[in-house]
Amino acid sequence: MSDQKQNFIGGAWVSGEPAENVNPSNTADIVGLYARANVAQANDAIAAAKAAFPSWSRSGLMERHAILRRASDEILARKDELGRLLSREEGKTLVEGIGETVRAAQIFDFYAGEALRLSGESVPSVRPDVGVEVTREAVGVVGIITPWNFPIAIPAWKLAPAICYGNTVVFKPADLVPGCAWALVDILQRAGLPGGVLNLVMGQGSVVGQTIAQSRDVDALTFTGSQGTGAALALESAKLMRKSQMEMGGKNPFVVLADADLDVAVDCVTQGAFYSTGQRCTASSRIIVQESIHDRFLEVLTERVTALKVGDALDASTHIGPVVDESQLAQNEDYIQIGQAEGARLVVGGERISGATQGFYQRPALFAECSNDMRIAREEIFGPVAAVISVKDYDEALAVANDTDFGLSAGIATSSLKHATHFKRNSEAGMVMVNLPTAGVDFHVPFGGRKASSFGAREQGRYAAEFYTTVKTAYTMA
Ligand code: UN1
Repeated sequence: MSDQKQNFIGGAWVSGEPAENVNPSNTADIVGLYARANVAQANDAIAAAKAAFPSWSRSGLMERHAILRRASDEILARKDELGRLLSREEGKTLVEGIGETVRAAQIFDFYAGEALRLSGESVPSVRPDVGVEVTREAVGVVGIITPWNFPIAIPAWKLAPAICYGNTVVFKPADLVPGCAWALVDILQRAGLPGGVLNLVMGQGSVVGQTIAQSRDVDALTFTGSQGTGAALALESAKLMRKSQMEMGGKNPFVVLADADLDVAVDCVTQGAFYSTGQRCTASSRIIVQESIHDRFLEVLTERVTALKVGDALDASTHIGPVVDESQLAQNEDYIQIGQAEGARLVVGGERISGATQGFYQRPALFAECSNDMRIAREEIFGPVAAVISVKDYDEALAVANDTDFGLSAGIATSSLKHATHFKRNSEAGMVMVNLPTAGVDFHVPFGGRKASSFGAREQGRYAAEFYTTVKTAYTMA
């Protein structure tokens, strides 16, 4: 296949079995052919990363800075084109696709700066005449496995710190969205990364992902994706005594108190639950509403949800793009049935609809009269489906918000400083939002959750150093 986008191993482009990258807004539109790597190629990529590590881990800081800077500049200069590619392969709207691309550029910019801010500590020993230095060193070969829902931002927030801190990388993007990943690797290699520092192996989790996960030559493994896969990868890593970082699902609560500004609350829920087609681990899927404003809130929210325009991601008037593929759409439909069978009331939406083109379109679904023990309130659906739960007061709202296996993000709409402060302190989530949606986070501060949502060190910002470096304590007798 002459026009296939190839894998990148040891500084060379390498062909493989071509797989179609399909546009979920229009299945007749093939974004491109992308080479799927096999086991031997994945092993070659790991070996190339291992061979490149001694030299890259000692590379000059200005070299790392300049490469990350150039990557940031190019991503920003091409934001419209890359954002369009993103929306075409993943299905989020063009505004969201371009926004995510800008965020990727900002992440590279941030770590370009961090490369120049590496620091350690020099402390006196408890023994006379002995000095102690505490420094951070690169970990080694980092395996990076990314999901389909953020095709450029999540690769950026794993690749940029890995490179910044002197690691070499074997990178497997989600099989559904290799386009942005390929573009990022192309940008980074032209920005001057030496061969072997960054290796791209596209393809299936069961082939490429498994090879990376089981390799003793991969010194650290970072993954974002489903809870089941993350738990399995963490176990695999523990067997090898290898560092691992898993970002998994969420069942994020958004509390609406009677004292909330109604417009703010409805905005937060509409954006948090349904934008990006609800396909975010930070999506609000449990809407916990104080009973005294429940009916009014539901009425206004229903109007808003009904008015959302579902359609082609590239159409400027679209609010909600398609679901990513047929199997995800079928799973969402299953949950609509499960919710109804459990006795929840489907207020609006949930049905598959046809557009001008053949795509995976579903109307955003709003359930009311839910209880927190229903499956639709406990399991991550990863689609445009939200469950409204009525509660008596703030105390019950907090208890219901925390009654979940997950703990990624939690939000509250309130005008009470007392309740906002109490919620920030007592929410059992890694990220708490007051009068803001549960989804949509900054790029320069830590990202991560608790309980079944996350395992290992935080991602993003300066906290990323915890995962991408290892600490050395060196003693010197004067
Ligand atoms: C966001 O909400 O801004 O997979 C980011 C996800 C998360 C990223 C969410 N890791 O949805």
